[in-house]
Amino acid sequence: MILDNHIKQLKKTGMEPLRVLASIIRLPVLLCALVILGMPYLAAPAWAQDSPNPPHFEKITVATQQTDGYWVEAVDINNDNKPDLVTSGLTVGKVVWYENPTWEEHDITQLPKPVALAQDDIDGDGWTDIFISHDYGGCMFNCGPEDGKISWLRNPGETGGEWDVYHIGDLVATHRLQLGHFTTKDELELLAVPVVGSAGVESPVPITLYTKPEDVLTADKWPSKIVDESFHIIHGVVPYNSGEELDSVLLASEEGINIFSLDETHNPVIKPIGTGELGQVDFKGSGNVAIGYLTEKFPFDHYFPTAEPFHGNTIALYTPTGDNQSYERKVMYEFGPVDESVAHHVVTTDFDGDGDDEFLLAKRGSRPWQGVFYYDPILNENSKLEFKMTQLSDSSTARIAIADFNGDGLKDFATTGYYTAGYFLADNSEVLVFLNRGDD
Ligand SMILES: [Ca+2]
Ligand SMILES: [Ca+2]
Ligand SMILES: [Ca+2]
Ligand SMILES: [Ca+2]
Repeated sequence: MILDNHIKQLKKTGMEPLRVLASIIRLPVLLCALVILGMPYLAAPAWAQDSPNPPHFEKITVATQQTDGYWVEAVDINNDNKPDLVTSGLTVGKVVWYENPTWEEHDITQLPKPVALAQDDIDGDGWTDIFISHDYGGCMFNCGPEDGKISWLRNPGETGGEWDVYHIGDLVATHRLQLGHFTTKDELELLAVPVVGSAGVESPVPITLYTKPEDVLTADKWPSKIVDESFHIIHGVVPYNSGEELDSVLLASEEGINIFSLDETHNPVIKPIGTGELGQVDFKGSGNVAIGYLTEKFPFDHYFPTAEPFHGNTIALYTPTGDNQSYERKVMYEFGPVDESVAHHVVTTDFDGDGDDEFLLAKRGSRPWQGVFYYDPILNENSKLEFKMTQLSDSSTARIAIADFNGDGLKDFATTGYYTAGYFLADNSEVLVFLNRGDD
C-alpha cells in the first residue's frame, strides 16, 4: 500500500520508470524520516492539503555538458521583471547569464576561479550589478598569498556591451559574499567570508566587513575591517532575520551553526544554535544551513535544515526547544559513503502554498546520491512533524536558486551541476529550471 502510493506519487512528479525503481529502493530511507512534535492542521490550499505529493515541477534544460559548474544566482539582468540566471564555476571561470524565458546565453566576463556571486545595483543606475569573489587559486588546502579577490561587475544596461570589473579588495580564500546593513543603515556593507584562514584549514577565518565607498566608480578598493576570527572552515553564509534593525547571518562552519551579528562598534555578537556533526573523521561541524518557517499547526515557528559537516553526507534538523533559547539537533539521514554523496546546498521556501516552508537539498553526487531532494513538513497520525522526501532531479546539483521565473505566483527553482576540478566533475553538469506547475 505504501509502496503503491509511493509509485503513484513518483509517477505524478513525472519520474521515469528507472527513477521510480531507484526511488523505491530508497523507500526505507523515506520511512526513516525524522519525527518531532506537532499540532493540528490549519487551512491550506485544497491541492496542498489533500495531496501528500509535492507540486509538479516542469523541467527546462538551459545548458548541458557544462565544462564548469558551481554557482547559480537568480538576477533580473535586463530589467524586464523576469528573473534571469547567472552562473559561474571555478574550472573555466566564465560568468554567463541566461535570459528568461528563452534562456539564451550571454557572456558577462571570464575570471580565474570565480566562487561566490551576490547582486545589487551598487552604482544606482537602475541595472543590477554582480558581486563576485575570484582568483581562488590553490585554496582551500593550499592557499597562496594572492589567492582571493573580490570585485563587482557593472551591468552595462540597455546598450549591452562589456561588463567593467571594479576591484573591492583582496582577501585570501574568499568563498561567500553577503550584502546588507550589518553595522549601520546608512551605507551598504559587504560581509566577505573566506572558507579558511590564509594559513590553511586549521587557521581561523578572517570574516571581513567592506563598506561602500562614496564613489564606487572611482574607488580603487573598499574600506575594510576584519570583524571576527573565531570560526574555521565556513561553508554556509545565509541571511537571518533576527527581528532587529541590522542584518544578521547564519554561519555553517566547523563550529556548527551560529547566528552572527555585529554591533555598531563592529564587534561580533554570536548565538550558537548547535555543534553540527562531530562523529566523522575528516571534518566536523556543519556545511550548509537554511531557515524554514512554519505555521501555528506546528509547535515551533521555524527550523534549520543543514548539510553536515563540510562537504558531508549528513542531513540534520535543528528545532527550538520549549524556551526558544536552545535547539535540539536530530540527524534525519546519512546519504551513502561520505566522499561520494556530498550534500552541497540547502534552501527553503513555501512551494505548495500551505504556509509552511519546504526545504530542498542539493546533492552534487556521485550517483545515485545526486540531484535535488524535496522535504515537505507534514504532521503524522500522532501529530508529530515528519518530513516527506521526494527526489525531484537526479542531475548533479551544486547549488539551487529560488525565484518565481514565470511570474505565476508559485515559487520555482533552478540548479547548476557541480564541475570543479580537484573536487568533483559531474558526468553531465547541467543548468536546469524547474517551473512549479502546482497540481497540474
Ligand atoms: Ca530579466
Ligand atoms: Ca547598476
Ligand atoms: Ca509549504
Ligand atoms: Ca512560478
